[in-house]
Amino acid sequence: MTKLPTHNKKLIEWVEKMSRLCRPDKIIWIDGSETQKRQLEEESLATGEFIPLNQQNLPGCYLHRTAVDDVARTEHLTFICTKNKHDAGPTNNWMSPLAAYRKARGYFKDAMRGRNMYVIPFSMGPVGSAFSKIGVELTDSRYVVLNMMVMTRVGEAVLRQLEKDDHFTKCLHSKADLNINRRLILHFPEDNTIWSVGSGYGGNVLLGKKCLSLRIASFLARKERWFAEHMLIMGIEKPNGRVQYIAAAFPSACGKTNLAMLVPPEGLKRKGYRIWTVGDDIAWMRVDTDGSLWAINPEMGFFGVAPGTNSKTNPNMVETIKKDTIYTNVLLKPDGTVWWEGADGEIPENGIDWQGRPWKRGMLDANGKPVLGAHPNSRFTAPIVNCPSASFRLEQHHGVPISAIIFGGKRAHLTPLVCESFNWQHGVFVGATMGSELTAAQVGKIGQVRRDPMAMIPFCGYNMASYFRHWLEMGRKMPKAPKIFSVNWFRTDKNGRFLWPGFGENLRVLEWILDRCENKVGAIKTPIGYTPNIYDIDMTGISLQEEAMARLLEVNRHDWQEELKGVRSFFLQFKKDLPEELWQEYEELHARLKSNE
Ligand code: OXD
Ligand code: MN
Repeated sequence: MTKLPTHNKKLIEWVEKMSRLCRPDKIIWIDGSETQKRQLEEESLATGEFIPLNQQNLPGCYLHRTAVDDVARTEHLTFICTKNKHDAGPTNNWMSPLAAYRKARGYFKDAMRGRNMYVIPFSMGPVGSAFSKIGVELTDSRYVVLNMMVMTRVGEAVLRQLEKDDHFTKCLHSKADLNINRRLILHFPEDNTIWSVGSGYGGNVLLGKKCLSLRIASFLARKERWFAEHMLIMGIEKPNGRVQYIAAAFPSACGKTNLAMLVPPEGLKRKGYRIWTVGDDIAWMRVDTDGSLWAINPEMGFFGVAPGTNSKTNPNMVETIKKDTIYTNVLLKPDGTVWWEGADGEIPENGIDWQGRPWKRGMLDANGKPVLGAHPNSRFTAPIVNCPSASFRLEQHHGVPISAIIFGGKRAHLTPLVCESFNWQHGVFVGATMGSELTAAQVGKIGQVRRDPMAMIPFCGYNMASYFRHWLEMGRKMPKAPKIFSVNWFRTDKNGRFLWPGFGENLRVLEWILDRCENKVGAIKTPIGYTPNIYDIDMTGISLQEEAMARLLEVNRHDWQEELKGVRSFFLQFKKDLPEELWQEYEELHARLKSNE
């Protein structure tokens, strides 16, 4: 046997045990070096896992295609495996650890024969920071290794840290036969373990991301009294050089990545704002000795949705993905570059689509529907440091101080453009009742609301009632708690057109939020919270009718009363576990809506 790169007995024994189960031909330890990365890229090109791209135009970039039925997170195959079903709560799929291990063991058995098993030691967060957590992922996929090298801190430094500290999340992944009928994404929070089998799609297999940094981390965070949240983190710098940071939760597909790296709109440029992107998906937050909340982004890269990304929606991302990027399931153009629906420039005349088939502009399928060049959930994996707005605080062990927490959703009518909660407890109620309306792009009745508290429905690793309690308790022990706001960029007029221009213009709303945090502007007290006086949102450079602005800020008591019916039935599923404080907030809102307050 070659010399092992670690003395950590627990790690060595676990790797041996898993290799006896999966039977790889070889075990390869990932050291995070450039040489090893190059070699893996070469091998991936040779096996076809990577498709070469034009290195002149896209240096260090490659294309990967997944199986046709393996293109998104499979929530129905994702389980929280706690001893007691109650601990997983009513919003998670549950399996007993015994049954889950037994079933998955059958799929893992001999699954790596003829393949290598890669051992990836990785750190979520700066190596050695009190915020950070270490994981080790075993995988038979080079694609996973190369993505993890972008998304996390990988290699030697992590192993050295593991010589000092024995705690790590055991992450086992095998593509096995990529069979959706033999696919499972299993979380064992009580064993600090993740098993994922039968998939090659990022969200199911880059185990540092949703699986560790949200599902397992949320479980650990409650025990250790911190937060693991589905939130972007961004800094907003004023001309005096002061940077204030916000953390914001939005359900998937609400423009979180675009917001995290927005470019100040023309009209606000005179104020000299500058945006600093800390993260676009996950925030780990702790109360520091100063009594306020500090946050890190545990990740090192973006795993973003390609369609719709262009120089208008997200100019910084367009720059970010010009080099060192792994593209997944996008269209390949004849010149060796890539394209997706909603990309910059002309629609190409032809290319190879995400399924590897010849594609032509305007092509229709048998039902007369356009054939997409890129899958709607096609992705890019790119290093944060490539981003022109990347924060200078990415490696800071204490993270950044959070001034405001924002909860967003997609509501055509109900929720105003922005609203400040009365206090922390009320803010937790606002987060817990967040929802988005289904659009024509989803299965279900248009306009029907899907509740997604704190955007964590698919990612909370334990009973959500306890999660709400944790939020309430954390507020009580935080002397300088951030203010909590809700935003809604998606309100429409009677013809269904968006009232708010969105994208970079969202900075106008963030400006009001930060002014409120510093008690610089007044507000109107409504039954649901404080909303802006119409002239306190700086509209320099855009023409929005006063009527539209009034509509954007409107609070309709009747609609809110209707909304409460949905909130009630959502809350009822948690039975007696739901914290009393949330029922109290419910009752108080009900009373405020009825009174003329
Ligand atoms: C993501 C998601 O991929 O939230 O970030 O679905
Ligand atoms: Mn996400």
